[in-house]
Amino acid sequence: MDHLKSSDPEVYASIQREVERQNDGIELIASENFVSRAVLEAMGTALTNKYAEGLPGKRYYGGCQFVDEVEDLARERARALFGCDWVNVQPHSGASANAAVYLTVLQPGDTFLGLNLAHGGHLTHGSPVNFSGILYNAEYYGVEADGPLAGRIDMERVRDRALELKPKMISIGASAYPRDFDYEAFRSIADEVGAILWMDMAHTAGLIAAGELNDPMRHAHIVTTTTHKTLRGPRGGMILVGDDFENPFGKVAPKSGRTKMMSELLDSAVFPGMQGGPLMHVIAAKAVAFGEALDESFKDYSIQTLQNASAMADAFMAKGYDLVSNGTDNHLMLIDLRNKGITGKDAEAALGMAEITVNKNMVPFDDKSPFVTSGIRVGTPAMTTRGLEEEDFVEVVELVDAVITSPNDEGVVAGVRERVRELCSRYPLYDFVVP
Ligand code: DSN
Repeated sequence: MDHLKSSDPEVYASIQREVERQNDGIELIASENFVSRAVLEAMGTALTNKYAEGLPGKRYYGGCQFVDEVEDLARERARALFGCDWVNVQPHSGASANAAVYLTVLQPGDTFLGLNLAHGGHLTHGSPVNFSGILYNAEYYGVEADGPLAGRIDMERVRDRALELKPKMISIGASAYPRDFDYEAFRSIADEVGAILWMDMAHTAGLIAAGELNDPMRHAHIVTTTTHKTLRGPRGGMILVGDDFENPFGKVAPKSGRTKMMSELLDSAVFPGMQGGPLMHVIAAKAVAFGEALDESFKDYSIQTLQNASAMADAFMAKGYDLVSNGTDNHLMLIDLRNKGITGKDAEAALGMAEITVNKNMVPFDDKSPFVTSGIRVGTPAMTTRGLEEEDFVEVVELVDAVITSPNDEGVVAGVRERVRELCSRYPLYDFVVP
């Protein structure tokens, strides 16, 4: 980064401080990961200069022959990774991908059914402050408060809600749900009420690609994802179409009168519906990340991510922590801190002082606001990329517990910070910080 260092030392210094923060701290934010040098290099290229509105072979600009190659590679690899026939790799983010789904499936005011944000759902699944809740009639299903399914989705209740509301679309997917989904049951409910089934697999895409969680591609009509979480690519989004869904609405192409395919509708919803020019440097980085995920080593990584999460959940529970649903099936856990006498906000701040990064998170049936919260969410994807295994995560739980037990004891926090640094030095991350 010699050019940046001499031409803009201020931005350079901030970037270096952030790289140092990533190198020296324990990253437990469940939606974050560390990309490879190859992914970073692909993003930092002259492909950022290129306008390429349209699709490979059908662009609105000249000079697209090489970015076409890159986008074709990204599409081929994504199709191979998820075993699907069609994909659009252009959404700038998961939220953009999701917006294209709404634009394709619903008219403003239409009813859809999604997982309540306060129970682990996502902002773009109908939150009243998001376009999805502002433009459409969002209704929710949630998790159980108690009983054998406490903290989990009861599919009978989802069916009852769907029969009562007759939604035009049912969404699955979450940002803080520690259990896997029963896609078959969701599809059967969607078929019963004539709804489109959409899965947002942003959190678990990498684990699904590796074959370690249930596969939504065989049941959902539309699947969206981000590319940066468990999938370990650059920040971005993507839309995929499942096995059997090409012609849902009978919308026709204006000139030919031919019924449009679902894939055509989604392509037009991304561009020109939602976006202008795609970010070709990011699409190149997506292609690189998908190539990495097709390698056998990615399966090993995904298995280790799950084993680490399971070990971490057991270690927390052994120390008396209350985990929503009593554990995890995936890469994350949601910890209800009410029995520990600390809010999510204070826990996040105290852990931050010890260079352990988590995010405060509401727990189902929370009595505190989203700015305070009763819980924290933690996950294993990022630190598993650094090479940590089960026993290391048990050590991480000890460090987290020491801080949460004595958040105001500067000596304890300083001692943990030292152990965090030592642990991180055993598992180096990026070696390109130039002081
Ligand atoms: N904001 C992301 C998360 O942290 O889960 C979801 O998009």
